[in-house]
Amino acid sequence: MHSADLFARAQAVIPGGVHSPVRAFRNVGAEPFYVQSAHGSHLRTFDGVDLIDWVGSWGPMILGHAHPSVANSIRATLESGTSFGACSLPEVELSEEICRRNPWVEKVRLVSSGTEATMSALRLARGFTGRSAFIKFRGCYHGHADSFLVAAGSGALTHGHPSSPGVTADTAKDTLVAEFNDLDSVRAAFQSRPGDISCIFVEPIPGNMGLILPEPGFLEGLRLLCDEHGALLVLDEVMTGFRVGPSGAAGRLNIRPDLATYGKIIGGGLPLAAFGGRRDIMDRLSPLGPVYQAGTLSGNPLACAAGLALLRELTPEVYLRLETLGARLEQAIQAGIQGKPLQFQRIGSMATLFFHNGPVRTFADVDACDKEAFSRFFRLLLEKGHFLPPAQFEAFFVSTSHTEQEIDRLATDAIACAVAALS
Ligand code: HOZ
Repeated sequence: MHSADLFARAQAVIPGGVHSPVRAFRNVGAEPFYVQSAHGSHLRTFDGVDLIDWVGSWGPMILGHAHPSVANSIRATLESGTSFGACSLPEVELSEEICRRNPWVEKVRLVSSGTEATMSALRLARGFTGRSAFIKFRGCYHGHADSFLVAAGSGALTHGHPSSPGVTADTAKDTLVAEFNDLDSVRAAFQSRPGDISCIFVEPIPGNMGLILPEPGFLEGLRLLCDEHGALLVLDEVMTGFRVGPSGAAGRLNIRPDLATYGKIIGGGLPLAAFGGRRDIMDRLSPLGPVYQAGTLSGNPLACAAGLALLRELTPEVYLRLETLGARLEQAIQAGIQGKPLQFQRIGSMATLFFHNGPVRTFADVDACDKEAFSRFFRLLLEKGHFLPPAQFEAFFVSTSHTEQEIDRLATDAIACAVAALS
C-alpha cells in the first residue's frame, strides 16, 4: 500500500481526500504522503520514506513524536476508560497546571479543539460586555468558526478563501478587520462602532500568515485601547501557548490578557484545547452564569492525561534547549540568505522562511511573497527528506527531539533549495 493508493481511496469518500485542507498539498503542487509512524523528530511514510518533521502536528510535538512520558500516561489512563461524560481527576489536574503557569488564567474551561476555544471565548466576551462587534487582524487565524472566517489566515489564506462562502453578511458585519502592527487601523475600527466593540482578538505572535513579530508598543497599545474603550483583550495562544515560553507569548512579552485561548501543546497530541482568564469573566459561563458552552468530550481523560504529562516535561531547561536550537538554525540560515530576496523570522522554536525581500511585518508584506517560489522550495526540500508546512502562510517548529546535526542539515538544505527555487 502506497500513499498514492491511499489518496485515491480517500478522494472517493473524503472531500479533496483530506480532513483539513492544507494536508492536500494542492497549493504546493504535490500529492500528500501518508504517515505510517512517527517517533522523535522523524516521520515514516507508507512509501518507506523517512522524513525529518518540522511540522510537529502543527505545534503539539514540542518534545517530538511518541514521547515516552506522554505515551505512558495515555496508556495508564486508558486502563480506566476513555470517556465518561462526567467529572474525572485528569481534567482538574490539567486545569490547575494551566492556571499555575499562566497567572492571568484564574479559571479555565477545557474543550476539544482550538476552533471551539476561540468560538467560546468570543461568545463569552460578547456575553460579558453585552456588545456585538469585535476586532480581528487581517491574516490572523482563529479556527474556522463563522465570525473568524473574515480575512482569515492559515489554510483559508493559503487556499485563496480568506472569507468563506457560508458566512452570512449578518455575521460578518460584526467582525471588524484591522491591520497587524498598525494601531491607527485599530483606533479606526473602535471609532466605526462606538461602544459596541466587545473585544480585540489577536494572535500575539501571528503564526498563521507565517511568523510575524509584534513591533514594540503594538500589543501594549492594544491593551491600552481595550482599557480605554471597555473592551476585552483576548490573546489567541493556540500556537504560541507553552511554545514560546512556559507562559506563552503573554508571559514572554509581558502582556496581560483578559481572556486567552490555548490548544495544540496542552493536549499532548490529542484533541484538547482551552480558554480561560479573569475569574469575573469566566464565572459568566454556564452553570454559574448565562453564557452557554458545553461539550461531550470536554476534559476527556485521555487527552488531559496526555497534555498534563507533556506540560510536566516542559522545564526551564527544555525552553533553553529550544531557544538554543532555534538560534543555531537562525544563525546558519541568516548567513546563507544574505543579499537574497529571502527573509527568515523566528521566535524561540517557531520560524518561517519568507520568499520576500526585506522584513515581513504586515499582511501587505505577507501578500507580496513569491508563493510560486515557495512551492518549488517545499518540493525540493521534501525530496531532501524535510517535511515543512506545505504553505508559505504557516510557521514551522523545532522540537527538543531535533539534534544539532538535523538543525544544521535543515539550514544547509533550506538555503540550497531556496536559492534553487528562486532561479
Ligand atoms: N491550524 C493549523 C496551523 N495553522 C493548521 C492545521 C490545519 O489547517 O490542518
